[in-house]
Amino acid sequence: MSTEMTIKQYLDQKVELIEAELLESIPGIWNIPETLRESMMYSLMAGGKRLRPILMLAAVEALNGSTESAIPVACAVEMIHTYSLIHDDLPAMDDDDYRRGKLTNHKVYGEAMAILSGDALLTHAFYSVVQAYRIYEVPAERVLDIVEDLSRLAGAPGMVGGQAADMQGEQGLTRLEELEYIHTHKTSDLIVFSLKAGGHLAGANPKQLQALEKFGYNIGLAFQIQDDILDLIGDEKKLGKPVKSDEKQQKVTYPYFVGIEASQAKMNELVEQGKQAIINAGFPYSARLLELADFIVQRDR
Ligand code: GRG
Repeated sequence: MSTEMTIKQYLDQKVELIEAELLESIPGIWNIPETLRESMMYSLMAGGKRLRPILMLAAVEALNGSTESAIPVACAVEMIHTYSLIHDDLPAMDDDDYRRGKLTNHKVYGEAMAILSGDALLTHAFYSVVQAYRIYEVPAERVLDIVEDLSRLAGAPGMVGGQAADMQGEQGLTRLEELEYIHTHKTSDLIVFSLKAGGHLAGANPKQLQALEKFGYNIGLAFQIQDDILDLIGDEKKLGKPVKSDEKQQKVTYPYFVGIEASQAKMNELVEQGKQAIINAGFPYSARLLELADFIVQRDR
């Protein structure tokens, strides 16, 4: 029998590691208003897939770097992801009552506290990145590269910009390019950050960093297309019939523009090209990273 871990075992092991670290990521000795701390931890520990930190750790492993010293940055990306979900669920944005099967943050703690816990998670992410230098002595220039990438890819030219374009586009997108812009920034930029941060931490060369970026954009878009497909299949199950493109409830997604089959073909092409970029850039231990790309398009949640 093979002693290699399956992808499922690999993911479970990483989720366990990341969740143990997230539990300790906001210093207990800090004097924080109890409800704010609770609200931050409620969403941080609400059971996400932890995909972004896992991708970061896999990028570090692909370069034989130290995963231990990557932990503060892996926690940071999950904090940013969590803040974005808390804010996205607010009445002023998507107005959702449930996420991951649990009440959304504002439903439990109220809107004001949900806004503040999102703000606090965003800010604390930068504190966490710096701990890679303070605790694990990751060279300061690498940490600076990470802070620069995070500010850009999570900020106005990145995830926040993607969200803004999405809100503005709600009146009706007419072109696939507009949808791709939204997906690229709203979804892929944080995935690209995760992979590049793994590269910076492990001392990737410029060619490897470029490959991680290409891989990230490709699997990020593939991830979002799969999300759109899962959403559509979910809607069809609820309705008990296929959703037609002229029906009112039809969301403007990738399958809306090109259909499910062409969406699946596009997704597979993106993943193959992304994997090829990694293979061409010569990563010594890239097997898991490549496997994660396949997992992303095969996942069912
Ligand atoms: C409010 C600034 C701001 C940004 C919000 C993340 C986001 C941007 C919106 C959430 C809605 C959405 C469908 C975004 C696309 C990215 C995406 C699929 C997020 C969900 O990520 P998963 O599947 O979530 O990794 P889990 O629950 O596993 O952590």
